[in-house]
Amino acid sequence: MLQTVLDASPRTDAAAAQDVHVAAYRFMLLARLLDDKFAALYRAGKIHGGVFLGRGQEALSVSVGISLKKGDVFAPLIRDAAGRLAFGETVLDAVRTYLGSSLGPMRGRDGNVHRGKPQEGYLPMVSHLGAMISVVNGVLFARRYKKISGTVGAACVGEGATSTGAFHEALNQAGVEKLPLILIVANNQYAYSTPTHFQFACDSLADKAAGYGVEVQTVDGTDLGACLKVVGEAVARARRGGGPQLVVAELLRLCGHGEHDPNDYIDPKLWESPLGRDCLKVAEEYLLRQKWMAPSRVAILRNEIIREIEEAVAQVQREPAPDPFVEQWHSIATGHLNEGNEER
Ligand SMILES: Cc1ncc(C[n+]2csc(CCOP(=O)(O)OP(=O)(O)O)c2C)c(N)n1
Repeated sequence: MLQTVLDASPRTDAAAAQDVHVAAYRFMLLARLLDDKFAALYRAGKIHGGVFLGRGQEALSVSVGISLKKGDVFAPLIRDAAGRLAFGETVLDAVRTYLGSSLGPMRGRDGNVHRGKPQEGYLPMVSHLGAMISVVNGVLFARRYKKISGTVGAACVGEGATSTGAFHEALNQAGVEKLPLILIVANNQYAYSTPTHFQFACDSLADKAAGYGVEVQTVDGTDLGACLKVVGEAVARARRGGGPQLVVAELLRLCGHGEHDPNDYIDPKLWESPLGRDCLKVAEEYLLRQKWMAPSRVAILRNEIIREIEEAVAQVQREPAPDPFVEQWHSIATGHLNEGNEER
């Protein structure tokens, strides 16, 4: 969260921008190395169910998580490890969910990307295909009715989701009600194996905003600086009462849909195009050029992160799985509302 980063270092605008960039890069690197670890555990047969990664989408994702504040709402999707971490998720909670530990936020009942802490505005995903936008709208409505002001909600989707009814209904509702929604579309060129020319017939996905009276910006999703600026400004406009904001980012998914998918359908020309740039490498080269970090510091950071991830995995592998005979099978977020249940 941006506020947390800036509160730690109240400095000039330029220095603050540097702090945010460096903090964002750290979350991106953490997300990438954590994703790599999940991929390795999946291949070793240590993870049940799928593993879904965000390689190539970290710059966009982190910009969302870091631009939000405590009290805001965030509905990340399967490619948002960086945004989740920047919003405050711990490595331990991510590992616990993937490895099914009963000490995790979902108590080992829900796996992989289906994790969150609704009480903290961090929503566990229902589906990747647009379903979460209305859920964010719902939380924003609830806040309006409770007269809570100053908070916003961000939902992330892919370009495939923009063809679903859920996307259009939710965007229309946000436009009519002027909800402080920031809707992030990561056009990573493929919805599973479906390329964009089979997905939409408009020139740009940004064209969809006009039909709903929603403000829209486009951004190069491979460029961390551009993503921080465009997403940060969209969040600020929504917070000032400017109504819903759509952000469409162009990038390429640098991995399969999940680790089970060899992604051999991706047009080889795309890898060589500007869309195929690795945003992590771009962000790192920028940091080094600006001399915001020395190469030796980047190497140390990488080793520190690897150690943190390895320690979390070693710890979680010793933790218990849920016990079906003692587990209470009520909803995790609202279990305390059940009659006779003191648990929170
Ligand atoms: C209603 C529904 N239909 C199909 C799926 C299976 N599915 C999950 S993700 C996905 C593709 C999503 O593509 P996109 O929205 O572009 O996001 P990306 O995976 O590229 O990030 C599909 C078909 C689903 N989860 N829910």
